[in-house]
Amino acid sequence: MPFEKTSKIWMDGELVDWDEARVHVLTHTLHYGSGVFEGIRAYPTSDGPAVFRLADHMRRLHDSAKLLHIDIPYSVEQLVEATRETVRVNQVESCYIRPLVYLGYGEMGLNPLPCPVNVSIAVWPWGTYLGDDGVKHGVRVKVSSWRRIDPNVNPSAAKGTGIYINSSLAKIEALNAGYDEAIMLNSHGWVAECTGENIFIVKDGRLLTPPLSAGALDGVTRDSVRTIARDLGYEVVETDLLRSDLYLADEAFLTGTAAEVVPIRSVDDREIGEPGPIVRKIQETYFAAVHGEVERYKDWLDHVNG
Ligand code: PPE
Repeated sequence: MPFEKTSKIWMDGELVDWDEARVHVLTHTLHYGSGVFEGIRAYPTSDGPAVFRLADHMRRLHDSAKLLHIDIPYSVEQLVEATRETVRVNQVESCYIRPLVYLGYGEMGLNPLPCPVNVSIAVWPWGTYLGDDGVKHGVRVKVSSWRRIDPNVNPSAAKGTGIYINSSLAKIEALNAGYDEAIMLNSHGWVAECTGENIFIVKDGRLLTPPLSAGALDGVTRDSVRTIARDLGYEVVETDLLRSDLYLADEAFLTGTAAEVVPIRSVDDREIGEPGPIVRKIQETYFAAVHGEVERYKDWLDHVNG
């Protein structure tokens, strides 16, 4: 997806001009995919821009790094402050935020342990990830022929840069076949997640979502949606799902920071149809929460000005 430039990118404690935020071609992560990253959003609220669940994302960044033996030289609190500063200086009302921890210049070869650890935080305005029409009317998804990476091949709990080749292959396959997004099954054949989103279905009034042990990322949006759904009085169950459970769902949707909450209108050409009442209600509440319009979820917001 294209993006718009902003003015400054935070790199290892300095605010660098966007066009100067460069790395050397022998940067370790470019060769071996040895980095970790996050995707976060800031939204406009009545008290100015606020970042949604910022500390939770930075904790997950630290967890991802631990899984890959990377020591981030900044604490969660320092990364939270750096992010607030970066959003503030770029004077954006809403944006996508991309913290990246990468192994830098100075070492080559498969042992990453001696490499320097670099950190950058970039922000840019980003519209709907799966299209405005998708948010309103739902997206068409396809079960991929690519299996979700097995947690004993690569830790699927880590948001590791190189691990995303798996998602990209599935995404390309789905787009080439004329679908909007792919669903990946794990090596046992259970539903894991989408290429950059978690998945939920609604069956007989209950919400069902695959457990983390199925290979789903511990999505921050997934967690927010579970809380919202329970607060609205719906039962939420983590359970293994077959592809046929998707075909027979009453409603279905995917969740992610970039994508937000997006209804699914068909899976492998089995119609689910226009978004149903439960998806609509959850979507509406989620959008109100991120904009600071729901009192009980105000703790999820980190205001950048004061
Ligand atoms: N699964 C995967 C594989 C994934 O990448 C994401 C986020 C999620 C689930 C949902 O997690 P959360 O954002 O915490 O609710 N994907 C990020 C990257 C998207 C990209 O194109 O890059 C995101 O949504 O920011």
